[in-house]
Amino acid sequence: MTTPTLPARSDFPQDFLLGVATSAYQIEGHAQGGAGQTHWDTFAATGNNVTRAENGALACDHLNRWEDDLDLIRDLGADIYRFSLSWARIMPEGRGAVNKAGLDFYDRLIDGMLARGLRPAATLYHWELPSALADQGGWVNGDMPNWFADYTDLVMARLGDRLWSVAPINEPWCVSWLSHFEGHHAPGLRDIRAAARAMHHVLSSHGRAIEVMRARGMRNLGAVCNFEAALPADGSPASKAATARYDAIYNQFFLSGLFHGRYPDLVLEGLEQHLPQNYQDDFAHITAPLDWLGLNYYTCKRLSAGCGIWPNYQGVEGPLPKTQMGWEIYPEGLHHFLTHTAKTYTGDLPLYVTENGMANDDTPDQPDVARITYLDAHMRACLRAIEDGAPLKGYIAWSLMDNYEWAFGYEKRFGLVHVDFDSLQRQPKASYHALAQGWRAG
Ligand code: IFM
Repeated sequence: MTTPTLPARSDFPQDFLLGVATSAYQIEGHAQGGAGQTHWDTFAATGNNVTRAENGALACDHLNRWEDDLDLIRDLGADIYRFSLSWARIMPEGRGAVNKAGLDFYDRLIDGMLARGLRPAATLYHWELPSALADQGGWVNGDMPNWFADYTDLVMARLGDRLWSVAPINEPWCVSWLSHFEGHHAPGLRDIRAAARAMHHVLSSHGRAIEVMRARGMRNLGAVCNFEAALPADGSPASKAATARYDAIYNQFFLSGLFHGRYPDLVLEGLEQHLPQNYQDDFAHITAPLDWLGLNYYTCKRLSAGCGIWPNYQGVEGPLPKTQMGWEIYPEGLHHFLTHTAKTYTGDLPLYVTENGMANDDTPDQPDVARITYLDAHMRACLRAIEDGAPLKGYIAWSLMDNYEWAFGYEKRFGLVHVDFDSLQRQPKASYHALAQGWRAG
């Protein structure tokens, strides 16, 4: 495999921003610093949910090594550091008492970013729900938007003055559908009613958080959704119909709620009976105006008809080269979502790629050429989307360093920096150096 030369900063428009992303539970070491227990701790402690039952108790020990990690981001030549705050670190029970050490940690972390010339791009929720809220049904509970609004207000009173951007919730599809219908993520439910309610409450919580932050005069507020190119496994009408349903649930439901104030008919046909009564009333805050939209993109999915019960689809293995996750590499999908989203939902609203990257079975002594090739193809898809008129303003790679990949534990490596999970030593990979060459210049 020959190593491509990655697009450089100078290949993008002048004001284009580059960055890397992580999330709290995946890197911090959640058993430290007074954080409360989360539903990921108990999900991981339940057999067969997570590879080797691994959890985020120590992870990359970023809580104690954050200064070195920020140095790595600065030396990469990044403009943005997209990170997340753990609700359970800040409010161990989700409501009420505050863990001062938690807020102090984020305070120092944000000052550390600013001192290094990095723009802090915060996410308020990247999946570590406090167990005390999970006990009350978590995202299925209609009080979640109020609890989330209170948490948002508390955080912003302390930190809001120094954040470059904020998105309330990372990847609503994962928080709701993947976790409450497919059962792959905490809380591991497989229940259509729970999924419908979680999908709606996630959006309602997003909207309430935006309102809270606007009331504080905050700017540069957005949303981050994930997308997967939905492709029929074959030319049959049944596969095409299955693909349309998958696409509506995954790629259209959340954007339609946020930007059109309604849910797609193809989703309502299965979920409307399970949504909360008068759910339409909540569109008044769900559609609160945003300053940008973030798109997380990794792969495509091939679909055919499934078990016959709505939504009646199943994934089928595809022919393209795959990452360590078994995900097909399909950069055309990123071009599609950037151009299609602008045309259908967001118009001139600035778009950011807020996550993109690949898991690879890296060892510290082998250059990760596969990752460089993946990043190259996807950054070139971004350049084509810009040429085709998409208002794309930045690209953020996932992830700064190898970390806790949820149900896959520490086995899947997404990092630009290798982490030895015994010594916790960091070692930049070839992809880090390849990006730095183009990002640091001019
Ligand atoms: O690691 C995750 C991240 O937490 C959310 N987006 C997808 C990544 C890779 O699976």
